[in-house]
Amino acid sequence: MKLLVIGCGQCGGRIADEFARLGKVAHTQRGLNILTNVIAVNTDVADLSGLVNVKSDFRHRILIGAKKTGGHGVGKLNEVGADIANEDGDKVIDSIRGTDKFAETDAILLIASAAGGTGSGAISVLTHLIKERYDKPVYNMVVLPFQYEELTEGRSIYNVGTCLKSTYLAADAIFLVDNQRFIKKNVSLKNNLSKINYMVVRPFYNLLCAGEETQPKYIGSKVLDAGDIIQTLSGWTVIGYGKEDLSGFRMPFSKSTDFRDKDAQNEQGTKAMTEALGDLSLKCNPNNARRALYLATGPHEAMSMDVIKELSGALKGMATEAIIRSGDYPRGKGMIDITVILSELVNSKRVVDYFARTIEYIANSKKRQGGIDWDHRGIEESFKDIPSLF
Ligand SMILES: Nc1nc2c(ncn2[C@@H]2O[C@H](COP(=O)(O)OP(=O)(O)OP(=O)(O)O)[C@@H](O)[C@H]2O)c(=O)[nH]1
Ligand SMILES: [Mg+2]
Repeated sequence: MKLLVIGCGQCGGRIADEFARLGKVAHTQRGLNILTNVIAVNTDVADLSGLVNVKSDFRHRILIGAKKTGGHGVGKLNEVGADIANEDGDKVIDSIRGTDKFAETDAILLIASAAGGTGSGAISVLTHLIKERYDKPVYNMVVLPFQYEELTEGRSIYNVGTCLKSTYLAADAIFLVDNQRFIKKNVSLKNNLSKINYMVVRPFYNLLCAGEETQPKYIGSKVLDAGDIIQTLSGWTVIGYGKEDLSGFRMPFSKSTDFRDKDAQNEQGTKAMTEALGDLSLKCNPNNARRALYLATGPHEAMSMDVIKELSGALKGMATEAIIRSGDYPRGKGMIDITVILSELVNSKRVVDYFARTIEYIANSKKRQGGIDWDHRGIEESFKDIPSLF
């Protein structure tokens, strides 16, 4: 599958940068193209300058709202980010139009943090603009803030609430990523952020590569291609990744008739699946997913139909309400890894929580201004009161 990636704001730009790095790795190590273009959009010159892998010309690093912000960001006001994206959105469209192999693009992915200003405001506006012009699926990846950020800044909750509502209205699917899930103690935040970005993007590597392979030896018995992924992605979505070491096992598995080897092979696969489901980008209940997919990647010898059957069973056991798509990708050695996607989540405690707290935030601000009896309004009625950013 080939993506066109657009990072909005600092967080989005950096994750897009990580995608660009991964694209280079796919090209040099596997001879595959998994990206047709990577673009970063920001109101902040310094953030754009700090990127490494996104091409450095003005078509790939797009400064918007320079007149309004002087190139220094929007200071967490996401409605200003949204306005600027509306005014300068043409620059992004021009850049998309200039993409050499745009026709080969299977889908467009826009990325931003929800709690900031520029990316949080711009992502839904740009998604809307792009969807008006092109007939390709447009996905969003929205990064949720660390706990400490929520505790110290009421405004960040409002940004998250309005960003989530707007992306839900604009995009075909939204990958939710919770920064807090990735935090490891004793590592400085900056190091953590690049580590987090690496971990956020890594599950996409094999997922994007699998359908682009042309050499028979790397083509699985069940290929997971762009069509399967597009069919799976809808609404709120999470992604997870797990891997298990195969060194120490006798290879090739398939030639061994020892029942212990057969068992070990299935067990490593199921362990990787359990890890992937335990390591989702946002904690959620798999039973809430209406669609799911997984891709198992590992040495040819380890990819038997038995393993695939076992894995499908394991996922079906967790995501009982989901239509499941799957594939195997015979590539690499020494480990089996699993990427899993849960999509069309019908309920997410975290998202509902953000909406409730945003409504509270709006109610409190309005209360201070006097007027409506906010204490006696239901959640449905109040949901309408969360402003949309486009
Ligand atoms: N995972 C991850 N999160 C980040 C990164 N940089 C910032 N964040 C998170 O993003 C939020 C802040 O948003 P930014 O992306 O910095 O804001 P912006 O879109 O540049 O908007 P303004 O700076 O307000 O104009 C916070 O929740 C940060 O924790 C990053 O590189 N990776
Ligand atoms: Mg910024």
